Amino acid sequence: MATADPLTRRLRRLFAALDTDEERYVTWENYQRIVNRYVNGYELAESDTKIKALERAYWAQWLGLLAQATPGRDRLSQDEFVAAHRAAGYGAQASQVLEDIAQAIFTVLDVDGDKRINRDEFARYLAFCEISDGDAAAIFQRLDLDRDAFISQREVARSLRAFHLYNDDLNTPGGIFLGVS
Ligand SMILES: [Ca+2]
Ligand SMILES: [Ca+2]
Repeated sequence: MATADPLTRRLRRLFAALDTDEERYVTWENYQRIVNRYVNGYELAESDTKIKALERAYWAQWLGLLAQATPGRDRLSQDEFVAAHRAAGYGAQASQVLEDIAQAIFTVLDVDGDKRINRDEFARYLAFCEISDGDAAAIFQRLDLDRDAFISQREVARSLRAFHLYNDDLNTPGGIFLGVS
Protein backbone atom coordinates (compact mmCIF):
# COMPACT_ATOMS: atom_id res chain seq x y z
CA MET A 1 0.00 0.00 0.00
CA ALA A 2 1.35 3.41 -0.95
CA THR A 3 2.23 5.78 1.85
CA ALA A 4 -0.50 8.34 2.37
CA ASP A 5 0.40 11.87 1.28
CA PRO A 6 0.82 14.59 3.92
CA LEU A 7 -2.65 16.06 3.42
CA THR A 8 -4.28 12.68 3.97
CA ARG A 9 -2.15 12.14 7.05
CA ARG A 10 -3.13 15.54 8.45
CA LEU A 11 -6.80 14.81 7.79
CA ARG A 12 -6.53 11.43 9.50
CA ARG A 13 -5.10 13.13 12.57
CA LEU A 14 -7.98 15.61 12.45
CA PHE A 15 -10.40 12.70 12.23
CA ALA A 16 -8.79 11.11 15.30
CA ALA A 17 -8.99 14.41 17.20
CA LEU A 18 -12.71 14.67 16.37
CA ASP A 19 -13.61 11.03 16.99
CA THR A 20 -13.15 11.36 20.74
CA ASP A 21 -15.61 8.57 21.50
CA GLU A 22 -13.67 6.28 19.14
CA GLU A 23 -16.74 5.17 17.24
CA ARG A 24 -14.60 5.22 14.09
CA TYR A 25 -17.09 7.68 12.67
CA VAL A 26 -17.33 11.42 12.86
CA THR A 27 -20.76 12.91 13.35
CA TRP A 28 -22.11 16.39 14.03
CA GLU A 29 -22.10 15.46 17.74
CA ASN A 30 -18.29 15.34 17.60
CA TYR A 31 -18.22 18.95 16.39
CA GLN A 32 -20.71 19.95 19.06
CA ARG A 33 -18.44 18.42 21.64
CA ILE A 34 -15.63 20.70 20.45
CA VAL A 35 -17.90 23.73 20.70
CA ASN A 36 -18.90 22.66 24.21
CA ARG A 37 -15.26 22.40 25.19
CA TYR A 38 -14.94 26.09 24.35
CA VAL A 39 -18.05 26.84 26.40
CA ASN A 40 -16.44 25.20 29.43
CA GLY A 41 -12.80 26.14 28.80
CA TYR A 42 -13.55 29.81 28.18
CA GLU A 43 -16.47 30.04 30.58
CA LEU A 44 -18.84 31.31 27.93
CA ALA A 45 -22.60 30.83 27.79
CA GLU A 46 -23.92 28.48 25.12
CA SER A 47 -25.89 31.44 23.82
CA ASP A 48 -22.79 33.68 23.61
CA THR A 49 -22.39 35.17 20.13
CA LYS A 50 -18.79 33.86 20.03
CA ILE A 51 -20.02 30.32 20.63
CA LYS A 52 -22.89 30.67 18.18
CA ALA A 53 -20.46 31.90 15.49
CA LEU A 54 -18.18 28.94 16.12
CA GLU A 55 -21.07 26.50 15.97
CA ARG A 56 -22.37 28.04 12.75
CA ALA A 57 -18.90 27.95 11.13
CA TYR A 58 -18.43 24.28 11.99
CA TRP A 59 -21.96 23.50 10.84
CA ALA A 60 -21.23 25.05 7.44
CA GLN A 61 -18.08 22.94 7.17
CA TRP A 62 -19.93 19.80 8.21
CA LEU A 63 -22.67 20.40 5.63
CA GLY A 64 -19.97 20.89 3.01
CA LEU A 65 -18.45 17.54 3.93
CA LEU A 66 -21.82 15.77 3.88
CA ALA A 67 -22.49 17.30 0.47
CA GLN A 68 -19.50 15.29 -0.79
CA ALA A 69 -20.70 12.05 0.82
CA THR A 70 -23.28 9.49 -0.23
CA PRO A 71 -26.76 11.08 0.00
CA GLY A 72 -28.49 10.28 3.28
CA ARG A 73 -25.32 9.81 5.33
CA ASP A 74 -25.05 11.62 8.64
CA ARG A 75 -21.71 10.21 9.74
CA LEU A 76 -18.38 9.76 8.02
CA SER A 77 -15.77 7.03 8.36
CA GLN A 78 -12.11 8.02 8.27
CA ASP A 79 -11.83 7.32 4.55
CA GLU A 80 -15.07 9.16 3.82
CA PHE A 81 -13.97 12.08 5.99
CA VAL A 82 -10.63 12.38 4.18
CA ALA A 83 -12.24 12.02 0.75
CA ALA A 84 -14.93 14.59 1.57
CA HIS A 85 -12.35 17.12 2.74
CA ARG A 86 -10.28 16.60 -0.37
CA ALA A 87 -13.32 16.86 -2.62
CA ALA A 88 -14.46 20.04 -0.87
CA GLY A 89 -11.11 21.39 -1.97
CA TYR A 90 -11.24 24.66 -0.07
CA GLY A 91 -10.74 26.60 -3.24
CA ALA A 92 -12.54 29.91 -3.76
CA GLN A 93 -16.02 29.34 -2.35
CA ALA A 94 -15.20 26.64 0.17
CA SER A 95 -12.33 28.73 1.54
CA GLN A 96 -14.97 31.05 3.05
CA VAL A 97 -15.80 28.13 5.33
CA LEU A 98 -12.24 28.07 6.65
CA GLU A 99 -12.24 31.86 6.88
CA ASP A 100 -15.36 31.74 9.07
CA ILE A 101 -13.90 29.02 11.29
CA ALA A 102 -10.69 31.02 11.64
CA GLN A 103 -12.63 34.14 12.57
CA ALA A 104 -14.75 32.28 15.12
CA ILE A 105 -11.77 30.59 16.78
CA PHE A 106 -9.79 33.81 16.75
CA THR A 107 -12.62 35.72 18.42
CA VAL A 108 -12.79 33.20 21.27
CA LEU A 109 -9.02 33.11 21.78
CA ASP A 110 -8.68 36.91 21.71
CA VAL A 111 -10.01 37.16 25.25
CA ASP A 112 -9.25 40.87 25.74
CA GLY A 113 -10.73 41.71 22.35
CA ASP A 114 -7.81 43.78 21.04
CA LYS A 115 -7.91 41.95 17.68
CA ARG A 116 -4.68 40.07 18.22
CA ILE A 117 -3.65 36.98 20.16
CA ASN A 118 -0.78 37.68 22.52
CA ARG A 119 1.46 35.09 24.13
CA ASP A 120 -0.67 34.89 27.28
CA GLU A 121 -3.84 34.29 25.28
CA PHE A 122 -2.04 31.65 23.25
CA ALA A 123 -0.70 30.00 26.42
CA ARG A 124 -4.24 29.89 27.77
CA TYR A 125 -5.38 28.20 24.58
CA LEU A 126 -2.58 25.61 24.79
CA ALA A 127 -3.54 24.88 28.40
CA PHE A 128 -7.15 24.51 27.19
CA CYS A 129 -5.91 21.99 24.57
CA GLU A 130 -3.72 20.32 27.19
CA ILE A 131 -0.59 20.97 25.14
CA SER A 132 2.57 21.44 27.16
CA ASP A 133 4.05 24.92 27.60
CA GLY A 134 7.36 23.58 26.38
CA ASP A 135 6.15 23.69 22.79
CA ALA A 136 4.42 27.05 23.08
CA ALA A 137 7.24 29.31 21.94
CA ALA A 138 8.05 27.22 18.88
CA ILE A 139 4.41 26.89 17.81
CA PHE A 140 3.76 30.59 18.38
CA GLN A 141 6.77 31.50 16.25
CA ARG A 142 5.60 29.32 13.38
CA LEU A 143 2.12 30.85 13.47
CA ASP A 144 3.37 34.44 13.78
CA LEU A 145 4.26 34.83 10.11
CA ASP A 146 5.02 38.55 10.20
CA ARG A 147 6.97 38.23 13.46
CA ASP A 148 5.17 41.05 15.25
CA ALA A 149 4.83 38.90 18.40
CA PHE A 150 1.06 38.58 17.96
CA ILE A 151 -1.11 36.14 16.07
CA SER A 152 -3.60 37.91 13.85
CA GLN A 153 -6.89 36.58 12.52
CA ARG A 154 -5.25 36.49 9.11
CA GLU A 155 -2.45 34.32 10.47
CA VAL A 156 -4.99 31.92 11.98
CA ALA A 157 -6.81 31.75 8.63
CA ARG A 158 -3.61 31.15 6.70
CA SER A 159 -2.60 28.35 9.06
CA LEU A 160 -6.01 26.69 8.66
CA ARG A 161 -5.76 26.90 4.87
CA ALA A 162 -2.26 25.39 4.98
CA PHE A 163 -3.60 22.56 7.11
CA HIS A 164 -6.50 21.78 4.74
CA LEU A 165 -4.89 22.32 1.35
CA TYR A 166 -2.36 20.20 -0.39
CA ASN A 167 1.24 20.86 0.66
CA ASP A 168 3.90 18.53 1.95
CA ASP A 169 4.56 20.16 5.30
CA LEU A 170 3.70 17.43 7.80
CA ASN A 171 4.12 19.85 10.70
CA THR A 172 2.06 22.72 9.40
CA PRO A 173 0.96 24.35 12.66
CA GLY A 174 -2.67 25.17 11.80
CA GLY A 175 -3.91 21.89 13.24
CA ILE A 176 -3.33 23.39 16.65
CA PHE A 177 -6.54 25.41 16.21
CA LEU A 178 -8.46 22.21 15.52
CA GLY A 179 -7.14 20.24 18.48
CA VAL A 180 -4.51 18.42 16.40
CA SER A 181 -1.15 18.73 18.12
CA1 LIG B 1 -5.85 39.84 22.50
CA1 LIG C 1 1.74 38.24 13.67
